[in-house]
Amino acid sequence: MARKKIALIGGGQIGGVLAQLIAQKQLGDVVLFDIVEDLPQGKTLDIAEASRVDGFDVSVTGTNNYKDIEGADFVIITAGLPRKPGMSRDDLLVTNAKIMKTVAENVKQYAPNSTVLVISNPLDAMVTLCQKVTGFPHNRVLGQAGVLDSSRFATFIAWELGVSVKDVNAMVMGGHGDTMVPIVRYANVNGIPAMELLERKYNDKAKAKEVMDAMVNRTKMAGGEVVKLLKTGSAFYSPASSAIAMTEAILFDEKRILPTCAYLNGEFGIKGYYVGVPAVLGSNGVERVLEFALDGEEKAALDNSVKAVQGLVADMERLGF
Ligand code: A3D
Repeated sequence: MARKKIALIGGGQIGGVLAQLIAQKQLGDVVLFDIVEDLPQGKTLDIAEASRVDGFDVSVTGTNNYKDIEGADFVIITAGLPRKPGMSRDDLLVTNAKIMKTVAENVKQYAPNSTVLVISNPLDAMVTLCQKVTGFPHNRVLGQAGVLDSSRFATFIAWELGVSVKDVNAMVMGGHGDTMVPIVRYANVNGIPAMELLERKYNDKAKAKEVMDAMVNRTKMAGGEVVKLLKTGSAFYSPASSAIAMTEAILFDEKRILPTCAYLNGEFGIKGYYVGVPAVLGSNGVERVLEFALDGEEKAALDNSVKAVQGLVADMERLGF
């Protein structure tokens, strides 16, 4: 079987880590595209020169010419500006929508059969625009946000309970913004409800709730916490790892259930929008959205998050995108 061709559009912080991870895991041949001259060529040369040490044998090349992504099976888009301290993801809308439009036109032209994973912010709006411009079926255009937000939530729970993060399951739904919805009810440690373990730890229900609320808030603000520390950009190691988990699920037809920014057609009472929900990822991209019953509070929080996404999409349309 021929190796897969994976095009990375955007050779900045996330794009560079993606290229390295894909090479190390030998997921396919990498073409890293950026508009900045020499940057993708430099990064990929550096990565390729580690191939002997790391023991990988795939091609990793950089380019400023879209023609080089021709025939790509899988495309990951990180092109666009990241946040600076004090900025919200939504502040990036106009700049990144212009970039996404050009990127998506080229993906449509050169990689018409690809599955496209978007990471650029504001995420839900950028996925929406990417699908609109490419005209690809909704199952082949998806976004990464929930895998990262959920990993952040799980990490905080593991730290708090003093258990291995490998045994923590926690999911965040909704749009990738301050309104995201960590699902506390189903957060668990190897099946044991995280809330119950917290209540036992503190022997106090109110205190346990207070601690969980703090973790939920930290999860919602986790991107900003990193931005504030880095000062020059936003998180890039964890977003890249999260996108790789989704890429592997699709390339290897794993049918993994990952929180995905997916197009909804009535699921969870939402129609016609891209929002973060649990989905089955396999060789057909987003193969299925897994619906489950939300309680009143969760549904209200999800509806509130969807409203924020709808607002962003409406702003984008008003701006002519
Ligand atoms: P950065 O290191 O600035 O890389 C972005 C790259 O895009 C730069 O190398 C630019 O030269 C390039 N670029 C700009 N315009 C174009 C264009 N027209 N065509 C192709 N490339 C272009 O940012 P980053 O890698 O840290 O972040 C990339 C994006 O991901 C930003 O929008 C972030 O906000 C977003 N992000 C999303 C998440 C999610 O979980 C959704 C997490 C972290 C960052």
